Amino acid sequence: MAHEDLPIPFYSSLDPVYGDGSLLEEAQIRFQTVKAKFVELFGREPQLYARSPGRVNLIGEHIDYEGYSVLPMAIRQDTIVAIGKRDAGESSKEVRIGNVNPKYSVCTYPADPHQEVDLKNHKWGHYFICGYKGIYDYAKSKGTDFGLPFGLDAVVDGTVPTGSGLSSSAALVCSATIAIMAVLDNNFPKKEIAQLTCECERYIGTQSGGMDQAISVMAKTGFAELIDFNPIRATDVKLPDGGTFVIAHSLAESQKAVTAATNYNNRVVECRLAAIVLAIKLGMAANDAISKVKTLSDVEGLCVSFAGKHGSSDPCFAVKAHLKEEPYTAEDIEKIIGANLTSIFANSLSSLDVLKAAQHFKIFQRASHVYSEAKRVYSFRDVVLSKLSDDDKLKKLGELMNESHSSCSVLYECSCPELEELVKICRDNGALGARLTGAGWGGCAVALVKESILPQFIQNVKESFYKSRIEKGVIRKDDIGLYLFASKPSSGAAIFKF
Ligand code: NG1
Repeated sequence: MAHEDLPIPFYSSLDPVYGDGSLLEEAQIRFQTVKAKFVELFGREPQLYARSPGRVNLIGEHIDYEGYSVLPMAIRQDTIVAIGKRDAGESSKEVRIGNVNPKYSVCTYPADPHQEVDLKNHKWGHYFICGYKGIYDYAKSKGTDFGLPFGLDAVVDGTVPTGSGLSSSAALVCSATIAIMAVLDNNFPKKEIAQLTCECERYIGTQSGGMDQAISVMAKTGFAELIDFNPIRATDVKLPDGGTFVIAHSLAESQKAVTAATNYNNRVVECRLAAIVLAIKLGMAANDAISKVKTLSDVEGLCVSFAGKHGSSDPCFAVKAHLKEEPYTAEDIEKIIGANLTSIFANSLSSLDVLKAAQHFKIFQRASHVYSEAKRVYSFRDVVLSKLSDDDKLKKLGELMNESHSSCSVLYECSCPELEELVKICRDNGALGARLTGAGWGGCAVALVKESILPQFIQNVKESFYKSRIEKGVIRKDDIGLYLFASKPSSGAAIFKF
């Protein structure tokens, strides 16, 4: 059976996921703490636990929501959810969610899968409710209800740094969804969980693409994964020996949900507009373009056949020929497509928020990024599969990562000064390549570093980037390991019942 068709693994001990070394010891302490918190808050023991990891994206940024394949790997940092169903009666009408971290106070919600997620009043517990609603939506799509609605108690412990581009949000949504699924005595195929968690995380207000949930659910120890969408599929990618990926936090927090209207969702809207304009310029009737074209991958075929007539196979050729580099105003675009922008996005409140906030639309730049980045993902995979020596492979992978960063920074404008400084420091200290990872606008960079220079590299980055920030009190010296660490491809989601 294909990996993505398998259910989430169910274990009665921690070692299949956490191994037998210091990670296992750390995990044992975390699970005991989660259980103790559950008992303290709710006066009984949890029924079971689910865990789901964060991820680092190696290449393929801001293209998952355009339908293009991406290449992430899971990291060891994860979110654990302890869960128990509440007894029948009055108390079964609530969902209570506690956290081991005192920074996150207990959130209580009605046990109502139809409730709206209150986007104006952002709370950490909302991510759990996304999972609650997601399981209900899934049940409905299968013509059942799994006995929902019912009350739940849960306690969460997360080690994926938040706002870091390492997908703490998907780790929480996936672990919550899987915990709810398991406490209902269900277990679905991984690809269906990946799809349902991608959809239900959108209740938080970002028009998320699906990469984070897919890798969190489907990751395998020792492999990065090439993730394809429509349908979701994961193909193992064994990275060359002799290189390590180092993750370094820029210490600028990326507040994806809060800044969605000007950053993340803005880019989703710009890509849709770019796709519609390209479709029309390439001969599609405006009405068809508006109703049928959702993503840049939908018009790639038209772009490629246009390029083919001019001796190229690159969709960017059509972008250069048909879009202007200067930003478009809403009126410019409305003139081309013959419709109001608000009518195109009438069904999406979060897109209407984007339109309200936007001054202009840089559709040339966004389309150029998406098509070129999509190509780099396959180049990355091809280099890995090639007959080159490991050293040459690593060098080429580093170059592709550098190109990806420059495209994110210049064309997609999702970097920030702290990330630029950090990426430069990584390269100046011998990284073969370095780039922002995840949504950007803060969060982490990922650098490809030869194992032979790893200790010196870490030391130098500490000195050049973190030392002054420690002195200014931005972070504590003892916490540096949370912000700068080497990472190996780790395993995906799991359920535990002891
Ligand atoms: P982060 O912010 O790193 O979790 C987000 C999206 C991804 C993808 C990347 C950019 C969510 C949950 N995740 O990742 O789907 O689009 O940005 O490549 O919104």
